[in-house]
This record gives sequence, C-alpha cells and structure tokens, in this order.
Amino acid sequence: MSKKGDFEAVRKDIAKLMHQPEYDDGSAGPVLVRLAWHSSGTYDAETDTGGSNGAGMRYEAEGGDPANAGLQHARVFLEPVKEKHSWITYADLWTLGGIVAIKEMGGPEIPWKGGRTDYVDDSKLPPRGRLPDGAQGSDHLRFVFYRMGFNDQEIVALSGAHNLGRCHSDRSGFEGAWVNNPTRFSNQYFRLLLSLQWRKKKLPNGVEQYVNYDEDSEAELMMLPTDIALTQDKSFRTWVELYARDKERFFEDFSKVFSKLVELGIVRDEDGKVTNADNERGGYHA
Ligand code: ZEM
Repeated sequence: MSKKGDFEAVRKDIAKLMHQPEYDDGSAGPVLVRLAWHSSGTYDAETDTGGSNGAGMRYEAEGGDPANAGLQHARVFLEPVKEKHSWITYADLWTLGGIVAIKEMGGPEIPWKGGRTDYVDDSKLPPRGRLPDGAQGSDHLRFVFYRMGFNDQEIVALSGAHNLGRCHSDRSGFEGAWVNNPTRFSNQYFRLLLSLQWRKKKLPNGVEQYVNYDEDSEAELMMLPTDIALTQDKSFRTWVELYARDKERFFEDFSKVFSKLVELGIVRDEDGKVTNADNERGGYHA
C-alpha cells in the first residue's frame, strides 16, 4: 500500500509487470495500451457521454461490447497493482497503464494527470458500437474520431499505436502483427504502410485484411482496411508520409494526442483538480 495520490509508486509497479514471457510477444504493454484507448475512445463530445471516467468496462454493458474482446487480459495484469494501491481508481489505473506501457516500450513521455472517478453515472454511459471497426474506410474513421473531437492529423498520429501488438482471430477476427518488433514503439508502422506492397487476403473465418508479400520479411505482416485507408485518402496520406520520415515529429504528436485521448470528458480546474468526478460515490449504482 502506498500513500494516497503517490502515482509514482503505481507507475513503478506497472512498469514491473510489463515483462510477461508466457503472453503474446512477451509483453503486457500492447494490450495495456489498447485498454487505455478503449476506455477513453467511447467519448462523444456533443452529448458529453462515454470516456474513461467511470471505468465502465468493469460491467457487462461496456465490457461485453465485442469491440472490447480480449481486454480482460489487460485488466487482469493490472489487478495486483490495484490490490497494492487500493486508493487508485480503475479509471486512473487503466489510462495510466497505457501511458507507462508506451514509455516502457521505448515510446515518448506522455503527460498524464489523475483524478478520474469509478462512479458510474448512468446518464453518461456510452452505447455499444462507438469504437472503430477495422473493416471500414476513411469516412468511418472520420465519423468515429471527429465525434471524439479529433482532426485528420490526430487520427493518423493515434493510428501509429499499431506499431504495437497484434490482432487475434479469437478477439477481433483479424490475425497477425503490423510490424516485426511489436513490443518496441517506433514509426515503423508508417514506413511499412508506404514501403511494402499490400494485398487483400480473406482469412478462413471470412474476415478480409491486407498482408504484405515481401518474401524477405521475417513474417507475414498485416494491415487492417482502416490502416490502408490512411494511405488512400489524400488528407490522411500527407500525415502518414510525414510520420514515416520524421520519427521525432511522430513521437511529439503522438504524445500530445494520446494525452488528449485519456482526458476526453474529464474537466479540470486551474489546479488540475477534476471537477466532474464524484469520488465520494466510488461504487457502481445500477
Ligand atoms: Zn487498434 N486495433 N484500432 N488502436 N490497437 C487492434 C489492436 C490494437 C482499430 C482496430 O480495429 C484494432 C487504435 C485505433 C484503431 C491498439 C491501439 C490503438 C485490433 C486487434 C483491431 C481490430 C484486436 C485483437 O484482435 O486483439 C481501429 C479500426 C482503429 C481506428 C483507427 C488507437 C487510436 C490505438 C491507441 C492509440 C493496440 C496497442 C493494439 C494491439 C493490442 C494487442 O492486444 O496486442
């Protein structure tokens, strides 16, 4: 147990659980990043619903959304940290988990502040279906990410997270990793999007994705239809090209946009204190 508010102690314990030799590519990092993203990415700016406040994924309505399949692994990885630092809210822990994971995998430092609540406000619950569908194209990406309040540049920067981790046919139906070293944060994803030749492949389960046919590469790599859409849309492509050639710029922009992502729906006063989180009523009310 640490002192309430000692996020440094929490960060250290999250960093320690990164190494998971039995899991996927040996790291809990990628799935932790996806947990942070999915807990935040349900936000709708217009109705001010969804977002990381409330940690709604603990409950079936949100946790059982097919888009969140597999994220229980991330939540299980973080459970010992919650047990040790019981004062932290899940909403803070899940967003901080992604921030620490990115840093541990060689990515940028990302500004993060605590203060999210685990109180579930029924009037703020997001309906299912708000997260993006990898089988779609650029119109869908704009529809989903503009709803959260992001622009084209931010959509492309955020997509750079696909440097990390992989698709699992038993979770999303897609299969494989985007890059050869999926536990190292870099701009490789953007470089491969432009440098390899991608062709459509139908998997045995009927799902269509793109694979490269570069015979020299170590393994077959993949892209989602939404990833390929970034190279086909003129406005998106400009940013893909920039991030492919300028890793520093990608790191800088990714840091800003990921920080914005985990703040969606969080309101703070001048001192950074969250003003729209009810932490007295921490539990779920149905
Ligand atoms: Zn993802 N993502 N994502 N993503 N994502 C997957 C995996 C990961 C989309 C998507 O459909 C999928 C963002 C944006 C978008 C990560 C981070 C971020 C998978 C594979 C799919 C299908 C899931 C599986 O089978 O396990 C779509 C359509 C997106 C729209 C642009 C954003 C934004 C992210 C963070 C900033 C990460 C880290 C993974 C790898 C997870 C893992 O378990 O390895």
